[in-house]
Amino acid sequence: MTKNAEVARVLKEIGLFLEFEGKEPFKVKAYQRAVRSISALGEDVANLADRDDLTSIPGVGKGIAEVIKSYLTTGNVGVLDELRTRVPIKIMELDAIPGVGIKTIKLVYEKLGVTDLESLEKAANEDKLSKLPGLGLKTQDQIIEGIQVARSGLSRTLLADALSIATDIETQLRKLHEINQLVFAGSIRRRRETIGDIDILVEATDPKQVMSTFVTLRDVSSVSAHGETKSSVRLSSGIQVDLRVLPKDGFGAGLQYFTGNVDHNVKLRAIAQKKGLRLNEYGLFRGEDKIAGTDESGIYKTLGLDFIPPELREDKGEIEAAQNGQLPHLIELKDIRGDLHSHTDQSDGKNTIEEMLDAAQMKGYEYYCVSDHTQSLTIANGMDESRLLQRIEEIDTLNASGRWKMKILKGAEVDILSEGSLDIKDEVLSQLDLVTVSIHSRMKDNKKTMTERVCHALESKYVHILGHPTGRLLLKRSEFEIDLDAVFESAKQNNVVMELNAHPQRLDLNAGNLRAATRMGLKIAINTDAHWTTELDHMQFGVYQARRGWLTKNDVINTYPLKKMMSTIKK
Ligand code: DGT
Ligand code: CA
Ligand code: CA
Ligand code: ZN
Repeated sequence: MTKNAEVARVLKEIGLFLEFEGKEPFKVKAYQRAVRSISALGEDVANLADRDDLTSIPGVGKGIAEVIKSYLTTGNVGVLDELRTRVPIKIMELDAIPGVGIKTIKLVYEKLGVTDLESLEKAANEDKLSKLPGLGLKTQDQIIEGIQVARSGLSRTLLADALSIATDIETQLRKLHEINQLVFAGSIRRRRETIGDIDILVEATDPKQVMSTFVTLRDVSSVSAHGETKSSVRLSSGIQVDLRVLPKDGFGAGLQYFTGNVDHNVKLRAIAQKKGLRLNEYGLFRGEDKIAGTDESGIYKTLGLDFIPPELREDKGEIEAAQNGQLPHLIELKDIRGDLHSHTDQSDGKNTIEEMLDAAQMKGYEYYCVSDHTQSLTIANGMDESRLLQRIEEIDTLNASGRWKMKILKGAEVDILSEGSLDIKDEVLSQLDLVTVSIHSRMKDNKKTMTERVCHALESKYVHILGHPTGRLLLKRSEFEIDLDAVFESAKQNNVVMELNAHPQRLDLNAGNLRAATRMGLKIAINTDAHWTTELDHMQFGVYQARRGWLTKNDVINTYPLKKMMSTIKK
């Protein structure tokens, strides 16, 4: 596992304390920038430290580099200890609450002595927040809701993070020659958006050896079970990992059982019973005879079902479809031919257009759309019309240069304004190949206003895609209030494609939304919205989510060859 997340956390905490003290705004900005850079770093920050190359990271100067080195070598940072002593509050815990920032933290600390989530909750429940200057009842309610979100966030982990942790454990365990098979089960295998705990299954010649290695892995902070077939540990990152050792002739049955989900398993067991069979984690039995269980596909087959991809195993109709030979042929990563939403340093992206194009070309894409923010998003340095026109010319030149084999599409991520109008004139929009519109402001509009705003934007003759349609940030911010049925209806009328944003923290639309959209005949675009070259890798998470939404290749426009894709979005 890379040290990036841990280091980013330490720097974030220092930045928050500095902001709280309000003395050195420049330093605060530098820390914030460093946190963003390191969270998105393509390699382990520890490697950069070894090479003495930390200052090549955007935002990292000599001072922050020293902090990082100190943390990596000693696990301690002097400045942070001092800050914690000077300001005795759990600043990370409070900052993790949606709707709570440093301003509020300072206020409740100074007026009410709030130092952590517990004391904040108590103050809110005693109606003390609403009486503070500038807060009010509405904010107090939002904070109460935010505390719930923060609590649930503490207990779950984004799929992308869990997968990288699980993969690191796999790498360490695979060094043992005793291991014959190792797979991830549970919600990771089903590619849920967030993960409760990591489930790993192993088949091995020496289970004892595997278990003792597992409970002593370098990131283990505590061991809650250490047995011959099952062990559970908690890692320093806070996530729990369950490891089970299964026998070879029951590996498929165990894999099926521990992949879940529970509802899927219950229904499967009932089907077995109806056939006079018995299904459990050890196998599929007729009387005392085991008739399936070595491999997972054998279990489904013997029960008269087509093989059900793990992403569908939620008891949402997949079992019936498998009985009737009607499972969808799910989209795969290799079907993707291009990315239709990406940023560069023209707005808030971190790489130049050339760097992004080089990285996209490495993916073997046939087309790639550059779609920076537009002018009303000032914090993202959005483009006004004249900059956008320059960009259009620039892309014409880049296409003509022949340096990239793929077609570079001229795009923009245009802001939807308060009434649903767009912040770029039609005569400029008409010169773009592909226009995505998104909500980035007034996210607290009520349902009716928000729905009307979005639907109105989709009516524009020049709009092709609705970007991140619900605006949620997993474990952080709930979706905005919006009537998605009405939005889908409007999209249908106006031939607008819905974006499935592949960023691991967004992944809107969710699986149910995706099924509803395609049932209405809408098309989907799976886009990374990359702000860094390494974020182009997020495409895989979009594809996982698409599979959970039962999408086939035909539902997704960026699996189409260029000509077909362009004619599909044509107005
Ligand atoms: P999570 O960890 O909350 O993200 O979700 P899962 O699905 O990984 O849940 P977990 O780790 O509690 O259990 C892993 C799988 O084991 C679960 O998906 C199905 C199976 N399983 C666990 N408990 C039961 C049970 O009581 N009955 C049945 N049929 N299966 C179970
Ligand atoms: Ca689990
Ligand atoms: Ca588990
Ligand atoms: Zn956006």
